[in-house]
Amino acid sequence: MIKIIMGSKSDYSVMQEAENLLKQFDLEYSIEVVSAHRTPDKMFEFSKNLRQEDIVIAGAGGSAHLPGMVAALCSNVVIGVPIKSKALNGLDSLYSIVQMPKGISVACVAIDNAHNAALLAIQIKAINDNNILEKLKTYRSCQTKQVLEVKL
Ligand code: RP5
Repeated sequence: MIKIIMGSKSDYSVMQEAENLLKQFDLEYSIEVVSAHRTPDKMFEFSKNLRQEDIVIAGAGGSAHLPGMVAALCSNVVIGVPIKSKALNGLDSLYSIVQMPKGISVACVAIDNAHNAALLAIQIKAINDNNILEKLKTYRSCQTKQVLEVKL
């Protein structure tokens, strides 16, 4: 299953884009708020209860330690979404997630790009699932067609 988590309800408007794409692909997912600093015990429980095939998409802003902490607590694929913060426009979130030190791996997409986080999770799922792969091909050919149809 693809498991979407985020540090705060305020991240939902961004993380909803991941949810929307998973719905479009008809994939099973869960979505909830798990905060590394406000609900550390919940983060621990969440990480320990993952199944190995689960893929985590974790959105966080500011010091944004949620994706890295979850990655440290499990051996699943974790994709971080840096949320655009008020103070530093998301650069803090981006650097925090992308600058994970050697030894624990966290994928990181662009600031607020939850859509691409879902796309990456879908591509990982497609490695072993031809049905998902076909949907991915359709998704790509649709966006190619849309661009080619643009008349300026
Ligand atoms: C982080 O702090 C969250 O991921 C959110 O992006 C940021 C601000 O949270 P709120 O103050 O809006 O709850 O933990």
